[in-house]
Parts: sequence; C-alpha cells; structure tokens
Amino acid sequence: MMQYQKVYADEMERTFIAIKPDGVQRGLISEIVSRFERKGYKLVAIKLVVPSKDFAQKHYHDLKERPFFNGLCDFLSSGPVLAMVWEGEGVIKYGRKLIGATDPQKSEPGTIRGDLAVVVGRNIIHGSDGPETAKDEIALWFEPSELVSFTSNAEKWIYGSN
Ligand code: IDP
Ligand code: MG
Repeated sequence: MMQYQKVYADEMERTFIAIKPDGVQRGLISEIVSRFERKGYKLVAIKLVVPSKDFAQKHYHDLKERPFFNGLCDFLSSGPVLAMVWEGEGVIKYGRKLIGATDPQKSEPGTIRGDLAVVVGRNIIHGSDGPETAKDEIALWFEPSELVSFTSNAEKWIYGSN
C-alpha cells in the first residue's frame, strides 16, 4: 500500500482540459466537470480566466497555418474559459474519448461534444491530445504552485490496492 501510494503520487498522468467560452456561457460547467469526476478522475487544478488573444495564439500555436486560426483565437479569448488539470490512469487518451471527435457532427452520442455541441467552431471543450501537449499546456496555463497533489479517499476504490 505504501509503495502503491508512492508510485501514484510520483507518476500519475495529468491532462489539461478547458471549457471554452461557449461551454461556460451555456451553463455547461457542472455537466462537464461531473463527467470527469464521476469517471474517477481527480481534479488537481481549476481556475476561470479570460485569456488574451496572444495567450490563445500560444495555446493553439500548432494550428497557426490553418484558415480558422485567427477566428479560433478570437473566440477563445472572447470570454471566460474554465481551465483545469485532471489526473488519473490513462486520463490523456480517455479524456479525449469522453470529449468526442473534434467535429460534433461526428462525435458519438454519449460524448461531451456528441451530447452537447453541434458545430466544430463551437465545440465547447479542449483536451490535450498527447503526453507532450499535456505537459506543455499545463505549464502554459498553470503555475506549478496551482497544481494540488493530494490523495483522494476514493482512490483505493477506483484503482484497488493489490
Ligand atoms: P481538438 O480540439 O479536437 O484537439 P484541433 O484539431 O486541435 O481539435 O482543433 C482545435 C480547435 O479548432 C477545435 O476544437 C475547434 O474548436 C477548432 N477547429 C478545428 N477544425 C476547425 C474547422 O475546420 N473550422 C473551424 N474551427 C475548427
Ligand atoms: Mg487539439
């Protein structure tokens, strides 16, 4: 059990998840947070911020050649964004599964975008697409001191200990 807790604290995977201005304005914060929470993932950082356009461009730097880049950055910086870090086994990849395909027309029912969004330009949520991106995005949005490491009482029931 001691060893399990040590491994857990040092190595558990983290991902950056953000509810974009459309999700915040539509009152979908609790709906979205609850899907990650009920799954068994652990919230380790959360804040409501209005990113500047410059910050939005940094966040989406990989997409700077795409025709929608400017509109996308204008949109992300148009209002409050709920920035979060979620922790858990496989959370980067499975978080993307919970979110669904980029285009809500192609997202499966049962996913966040499938259930709650209609068009690609207003798909309500962002999630890191891999371990490197997760690391970079967490570092861009949060100071290390804003990440809270703690042991949840539910962990032994979510992961088991033997
Ligand atoms: P992702 O959010 O599923 O990772 P990306 O390809 O990284 O998808 O694109 C980032 C965001 O850019 C999308 O979530 C969406 O809001 C927007 N976007 C992607 N493709 C299009 C498009 O063809 N038109 C308008 N917006 C787009
Ligand atoms: Mg992406």
